[in-house]
Parts: sequence; structure tokens; C-alpha cells
Amino acid sequence: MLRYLTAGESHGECLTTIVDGLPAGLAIDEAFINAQLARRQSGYGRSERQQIETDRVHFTAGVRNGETISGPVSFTIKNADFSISEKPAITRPRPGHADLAGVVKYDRTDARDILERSSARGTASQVAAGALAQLLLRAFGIEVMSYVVNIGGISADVTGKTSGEIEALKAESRINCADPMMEAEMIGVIDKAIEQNDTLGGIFEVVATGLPPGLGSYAQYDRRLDGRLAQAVTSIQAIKGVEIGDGFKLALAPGSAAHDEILRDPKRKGFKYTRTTNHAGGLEGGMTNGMPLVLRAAMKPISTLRQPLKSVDMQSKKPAEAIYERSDTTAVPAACVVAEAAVALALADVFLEKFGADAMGDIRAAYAAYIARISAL
Ligand code: EPS
Repeated sequence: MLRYLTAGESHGECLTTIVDGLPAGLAIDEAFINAQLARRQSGYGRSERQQIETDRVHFTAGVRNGETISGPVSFTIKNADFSISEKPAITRPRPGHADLAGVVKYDRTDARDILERSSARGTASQVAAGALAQLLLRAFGIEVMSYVVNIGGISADVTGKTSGEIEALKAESRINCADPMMEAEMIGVIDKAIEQNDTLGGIFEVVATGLPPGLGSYAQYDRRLDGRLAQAVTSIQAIKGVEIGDGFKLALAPGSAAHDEILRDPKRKGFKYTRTTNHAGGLEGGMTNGMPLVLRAAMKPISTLRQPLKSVDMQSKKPAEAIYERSDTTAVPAACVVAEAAVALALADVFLEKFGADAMGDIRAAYAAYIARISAL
């Protein structure tokens, strides 16, 4: 239903995005989209590149008088650091980056041709596309949020905190973290990594609330929402692992402790069936089950290191140090925001599959009819 294509290089003129499949009549809140772009640029431990850029979306099609009108939506985001043709050639690939496999695959001698497109700069497009999906979901009371739970081995604890409390704590945070005490320690390890010319990875969580049960399907492998979410999140640069709900911990627990027992609460508004636990992270059989969706992802440390790792100069074929120009020390707080967008796009896709995708009014009617039916169960 909902798909998007992006084009653009890290130091090219601009990033270009086409989002196809949004219903007509969706109100476009440009301030929200730009705020999401600013969140992606923020976070302690990022490089000077983020001081050069002020990402803003510029709509070029599909939007009129502040709402979608039926055609594909397209937009650009300008690169202030537009310097692609002046950049020197790169022949010493970085371990952990796309450089080596990219020059081999595409028959290039300059790894610049690879890194310009493989760079996480492209995630700006994804965040703006995801913000459009978030606007659609919000119209139906579905919110997608994210927060950091680990940087460089230091863990935060958000157990027992409501999503409102998490949002309030995050608003004060420099690293998208909802545990002020552990945030101070995380900033400490980031400072140490800066001093030691190193980089850090981490873990973050994405949570979606307000989801009706029955989004996604078990009927075909490519309609299963867990698979679609895993694809969406693992395709983000530097993400090496995803788990849904208790994920890997579930493999170690007996069945009696691993599943979420079903109860019916007649006083509940809407769908009356609920659970006391959420080990499944809101997904069963490839579908939402009415509980919040909880997903966790692991990000490896940024692979551009100020103290370069060993590599080979592909021109001389001799051992050499990998290229270093500029790099984030950590981008885990930013990756959170990108994953939020990726999850929102996957959720908006299954939402439109279930309730129709042409016009907001028709979708509202279909959604209301579904909620009325399942509320009586
Ligand atoms: C990024 C822009 C890039 C990098 C970083 C993320 O800018 P530049 O290459 O000019 O320094 O800071 O890219 C990567 C992490 C990567 O792996 O390529 C951004 O806007 O997020």
C-alpha cells in the first residue's frame, strides 16, 4: 500500500523522496516533520556535520493547501554541505562500512562513489517519510515513540514508567534517554570515547501505542508484521539485531512463563480482551494483538574511526590505515528516531491494507466500523 523511494548523496545537492500510497485528505503538519528531522540531527556525540545542516522538508508534489490530494507525495531536503565534486578520492576502505564490498560490486575505483549513497545521511529522507506515516497513524490515536536503553554498555532502566513520563524525561535528555541518572553515565562513556578517538554503539526501544488488534496477517510470509518490522529496522545503517517483545529472553523461558495470558475486562473502552504481561511485544501470529508494540534494536559502533583500523590501499595494494574524514562518536540517539520512522512506515502500511487507502473519510468510516464490531466481542 505505502511505499517510498529515495535518491541522493550525502554531499550531493539534495535528498529526494517519493512517498506513494498516502490517502487523500491527510493533513500535512510541516512543523512536525521538521521537528522530527531536527530530532534526527540531535544527540550528544554527533559530528560537526549536524552543525552545518538544518534539515527542512520542501514539498514538490502531492500536497495542496496543507493536505494530500491523491497523487504521490514528493519532497526534497537540501544538503548545506554540497561538495560532492570537490571531494578527494578514497582508496582505503573502512572496516564495517559499505566501502569495500561496494567498490567490488559496482566496479568503482573511488570508494567515494559508494559512501556517498550508503551514508546514514540518507536517513533524513526516511525520517521525513516516516513523519508522514506518523501523521496518518496519529489521526487514529496511534503513537510511535523511541528511547535509548544502552550506550557503550551502560544501561538505562525505564521499567514502570508510563509513555507520558518517558516523553517528559526524554524532553530534558541530550541523548533521547528516559533515565537521567544513567544518562549522566552514558555521557561519561561518550566523553571517554571522544578522548580515545573511538566510537560507541548501543540499544534502543521503539514502542507503538493505540494499535487495534488485527494489523498484519499470518496468511503469507510477506504479510507477517513481525517480519516486515524486522526488515524495516535492520535495513537502517549499522543495525545488527532486532528483537520483538522479550525476544531472545523468550528462548530461555519455559512456555508457562513466556506467554501472555488472556483476560476479558468488560469495563475496557473498545476491545475488551487484554493481557497482564506483554512478553510478545504486541505481536502474535504476525498480527497486532491490541497490546503496545515493543521492539528493541542493536546498533554497532560507527565504523569511521579517528584512530583508523587496518585496511589496504586498493591502489597500491599495500597495507594502510582506513580513511578518516569526520565521524559521529555515537549516533544511537539519532538511530532511535530513524527506527521510529521505519516502524511508523511499516505500521501505516498494514493500517492502510486493513482499512483502505484512498481517502481519509473512507478510512475513518472503516476504522469506526471495525472498532464497533470488535468492541462487542
Ligand atoms: C550523517 C552524515 C554524515 C556522517 C554520518 C551521518 O556526514 P559526513 O559524512 O559529511 O560526515 O556524519 O554518516 C555515517 C554515520 C555513515 O556511516 O556514513 C547524518 O546526517 O546522519
